[in-house]
Amino acid sequence: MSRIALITGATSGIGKATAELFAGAGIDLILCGRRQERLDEVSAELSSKVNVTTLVFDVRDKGAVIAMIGSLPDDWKNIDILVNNAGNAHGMGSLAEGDTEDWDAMIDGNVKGLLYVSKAVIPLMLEKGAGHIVNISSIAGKQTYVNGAVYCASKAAVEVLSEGMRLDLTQHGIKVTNVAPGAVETEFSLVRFKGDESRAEKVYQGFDPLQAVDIADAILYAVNAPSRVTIADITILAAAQSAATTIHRK
Ligand code: NDP
Ligand code: 8X3
Repeated sequence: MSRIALITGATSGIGKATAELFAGAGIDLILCGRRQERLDEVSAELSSKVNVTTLVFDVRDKGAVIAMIGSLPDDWKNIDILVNNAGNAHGMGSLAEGDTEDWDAMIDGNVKGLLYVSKAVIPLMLEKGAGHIVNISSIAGKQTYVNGAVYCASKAAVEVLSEGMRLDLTQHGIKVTNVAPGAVETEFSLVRFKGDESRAEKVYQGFDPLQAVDIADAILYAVNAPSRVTIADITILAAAQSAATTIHRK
């Protein structure tokens, strides 16, 4: 019987690449995001391989998260894998200069959104006594960097929540994997810098950055590990990257 994965942030970057690799592995997909058109495109691309359904919601909207996941037909509620991937950085600057709306977007999306989605899915996994949650953290959750305090704090929270989930859920047959990527070339920097393409491009110049598929590969590896194995924590850096903001550029 094929497995079912719910992936948040499946419209772009790491989430979309994960959907593509999962489809190649025969895993049915519940694809989530705010951009319906993008979800429709990914769904059209993958539905020749596996069963695909889509849910449009903002992870910050607790009511919508609970209602949309609750509205899934019973067959789709049999979720085996949850990939908590939705998230972004918004802005970059000191705490004195920071925009509180950016802070809200990061804390509400990256931390509370992940919690709301988990709250909606964990009971479904508990009911069947099995499941696997993959939380997408960041090297920024392990190393704080200048002008990134709030984003780093949000990802440090993800690290702690992965540990807390593992403590809660292992006894119920639910695995938890924390994945901490370094610099991945996605729409991440375009979002962080509010559509400033030249600033976003500079983030990935002068070295060979990670690609979304590199992270998706690791996620697929974790969910395909034998039942006796939990891949607890994976950190993936670009080969030219030795720490969060130490990148050896040509
Ligand atoms: P992208 O900007 O390409 O993708 C972000 C995804 O998250 C989109 O699908 C977006 O969908 C979704 N998303 C963002 N905010 C919300 C929200 N409030 N509600 C619902 N969905 C939301 O970036 P990445 O693929 O790089 O980012 C994916 C994850 O990886 C994030 O958690 C990020 O922090 C993490 N990460 C990224 C790194 C990088 O260098 N790129 C490194 C380390 C971690 P939509 O806009 O359609 O809602
Ligand atoms: C995204 C990568 O280290 O630039 O989490 O913040 S980083």
